[in-house]
Amino acid sequence: MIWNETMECMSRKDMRKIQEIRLKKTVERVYHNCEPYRKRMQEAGITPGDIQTLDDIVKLPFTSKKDLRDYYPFGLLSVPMSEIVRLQASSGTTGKPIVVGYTRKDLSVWGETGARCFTAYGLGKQDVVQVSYGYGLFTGGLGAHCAVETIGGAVLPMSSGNTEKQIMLMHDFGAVGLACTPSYALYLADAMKDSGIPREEFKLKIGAFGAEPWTEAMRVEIQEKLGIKAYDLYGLTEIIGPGVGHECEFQNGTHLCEDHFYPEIVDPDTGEPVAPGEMGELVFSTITKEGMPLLRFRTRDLTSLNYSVCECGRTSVRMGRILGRCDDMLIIRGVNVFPSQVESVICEMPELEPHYFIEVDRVNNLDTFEIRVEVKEEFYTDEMNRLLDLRKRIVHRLQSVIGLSPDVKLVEPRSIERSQGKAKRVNDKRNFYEL
Ligand code: DLL
Repeated sequence: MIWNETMECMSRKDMRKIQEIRLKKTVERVYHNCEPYRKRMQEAGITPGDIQTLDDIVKLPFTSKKDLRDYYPFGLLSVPMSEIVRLQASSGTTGKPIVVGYTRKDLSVWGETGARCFTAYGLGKQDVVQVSYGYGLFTGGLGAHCAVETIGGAVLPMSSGNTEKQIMLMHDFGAVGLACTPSYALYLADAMKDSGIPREEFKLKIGAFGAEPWTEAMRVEIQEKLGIKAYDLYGLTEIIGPGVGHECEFQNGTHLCEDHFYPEIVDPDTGEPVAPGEMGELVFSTITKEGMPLLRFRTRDLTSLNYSVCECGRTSVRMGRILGRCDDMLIIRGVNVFPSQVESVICEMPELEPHYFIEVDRVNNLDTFEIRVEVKEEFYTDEMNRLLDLRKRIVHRLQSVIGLSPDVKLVEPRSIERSQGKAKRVNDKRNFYEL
């Protein structure tokens, strides 16, 4: 099933025409309404008139997460606050989050692109869809929610956690679709088995999985364990949230909603466009957004693009699996975590040395997150209570900065291995990115 056949199956030539018109309009919009963009363009010696064709896009400066941080919270809005009807946020590299503002029209674009995703998965009006992405500042819950409402399905807004209840309602309400992170899907699969309810009593058929990297091997495991078809759902807060791209029934690449989000692939070191089909860093320009349009936003996600027509009939470009990131962002239980956030918390506590080690693993399909940190000589004590109190304070502080409570292990001074060169402070044992 195709939600918007005109847009999803349009000839490449017509798509480029539409993208060109929309890009030019967006460049005008940010130039006139957003001071930082105008300054950037002036520094680059260009005006909106210099962007006449899609190929001219390379003249535009890039935008990065750092820009969102520098202009925190509202400096990159292109409309007055009175036009904004929703704010969402995700982790930044420091304690401050990345903030995104949506106008009413932006929310309807989000609904439209989300509807394309959930329709492509085979879900429709008749289906109950359980949304088990977190609701709140994170775009997962509300994004998937709005997608299901747009296709007319019955949305079950579970949010994350409370696994027993998730299983009970999935069963009792006859959920056909499930939207959550792939790792939570595997966790739910085990919990369903433990619940003792026979698989035949569940109606579940389709999963919309994303927000974190996953592999083909994980897809096979989810499909086998849950007895469903597992589809990729891609997105990022800065661009809109979930709904930037989706797989179709052929599960052969993630179709991008490129009439709204224009993609490029560039060399992550030089920023130059790579040859067609080559791997590189994915860059998006939002070409219909009003609230906070972003031009040439560097996602740091590594992938490639395939412009051939898909067996499903869609002509929209397909993105390969995300093969890695070209920064050090970790995604733990669906939450974006930067080692720099952990470091900033450690450095602000006088009892701690700036020596730490982060270890991430996956046990029983759930991410584990351990931080070992050295306590200063003068604070290192045999008094259990004092150490326990210190540990509690660190966990509390980390929880408020990154939104996760890691397992913090306090270790003796000088017990963490020092490096001769570039410090290695992270060991991610989950190994997603098998090339
Ligand atoms: O994770 C939005 C989302 C919610 C997407 C629910 C899909 C489903 P952020 O928290 O800003 O937004 O994280 C964005 O997550 O740059 C990728 O590195 C990673 N990511 C998101 N979807 C996928 C996916 C949401 N399907 C960052 N496969 C992105 C691999 C993904 N990585």
